Amino acid sequence: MTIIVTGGAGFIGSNFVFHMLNKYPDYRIVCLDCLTYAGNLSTLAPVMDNPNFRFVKESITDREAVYKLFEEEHPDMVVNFAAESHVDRSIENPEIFLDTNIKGTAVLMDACRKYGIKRYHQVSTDEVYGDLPLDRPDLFFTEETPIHTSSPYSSSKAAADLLVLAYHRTYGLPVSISRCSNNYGPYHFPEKLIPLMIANALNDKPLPVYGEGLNVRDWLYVEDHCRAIDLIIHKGRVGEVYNVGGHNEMKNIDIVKIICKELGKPESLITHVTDRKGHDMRYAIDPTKIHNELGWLPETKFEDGIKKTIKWYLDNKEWWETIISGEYQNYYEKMYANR
Ligand code: NAD
Ligand code: TDX
Repeated sequence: MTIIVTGGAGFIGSNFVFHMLNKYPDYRIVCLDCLTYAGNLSTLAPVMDNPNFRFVKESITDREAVYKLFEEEHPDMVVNFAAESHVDRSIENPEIFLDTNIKGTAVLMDACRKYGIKRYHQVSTDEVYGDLPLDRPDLFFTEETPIHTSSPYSSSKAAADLLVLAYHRTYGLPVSISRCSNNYGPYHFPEKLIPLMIANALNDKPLPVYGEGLNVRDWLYVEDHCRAIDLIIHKGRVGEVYNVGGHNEMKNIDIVKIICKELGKPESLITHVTDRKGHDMRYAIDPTKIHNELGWLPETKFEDGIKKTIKWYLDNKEWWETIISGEYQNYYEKMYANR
């Protein structure tokens, strides 16, 4: 079995590469990643010498490079994690999101059509459903919830999902889609809420909470997401969408307070800053379908996952300090200076 994993130098993709190489010692895993600001080759250092692993630095939008890789590797499956993934960046500059997230997906699927594939899996997000009101805790996203996006990021992911379903119907491409809630865990890029707050708190810097911090996200430990994708590509039905989430809804402000408590830092570091434009209020996944069909359940409780994650950031300071001392500083200053 040869699997092309795109975006494998990023947060979830790298965790998935480790998961697959550990669990399936006879699989060949080929990581295709062009190493944007969010891709980090040092993350993959532990597997670089594994004879079952290959890293290829190319973009999923480069048709020639993608076709060449298919000719070399004859993949059985493609799992597409590669994307521009940060909502705030999409608000500043949507264009690259359209290119990578939509065109890149089409190029990968064209290669699958041309060379043949057992499964093309699209890693999507709960953000394609838009948001839910805070005063309706009885409402959840199911696979039937209409697509109703808020940001350029989520719109680009929704467009990609629609293309994936269209390639299935029109060309019979054997596809599947997972729509997961917010992930957290090791190798999470420090622009995102949890690692940003950990890094800032450790440096005694302000903790910038957007608005009141009452927005709700449904947090899932990254390894649980990787197990869900593993199940879907092996046992999930072709042409289907599976929601992935662990019923772990939390307000942003509460997450930041937990991080302060775990690190022994004062809550006075918390600074309320201008809200995100178009900020989604609440995400909440109904994971009944993946549970009933594939037996998936989350294994890591948030109390344990956040402790493990904080410990990982304490033990791997070099990884994130290298990132935040580089180009990231310009981004941070631009994003947060006058907020
Ligand atoms: P990330 O930003 O950490 O990593 C993205 C990776 O894709 C990077 O390694 C980057 O170099 C690579 N990449 C970007 N453009 C590329 C291109 N044109 N060609 C090849 N590689 C390219 O993202 P993440 O948080 O790991 O998210 C991975 C996927 O999961 C994304 O598709 C995202 O939409 C989806 N997702 C993320 C979450 C979450 O909470 N992080 C939740 C649900 C779904
Ligand atoms: O500095 C911050 N302050 C703050 O209050 C940042 C970076 C975020 N926030 C808030 C915004 C959100 O309500 O925290 C919440 C989480 O923000 P992000 O970490 O940026 O994640 P989110 O916008 O929810 O999107 C994430 O989950 C779904 C991923 O980045 C997406 O790729 C995924 O699809």
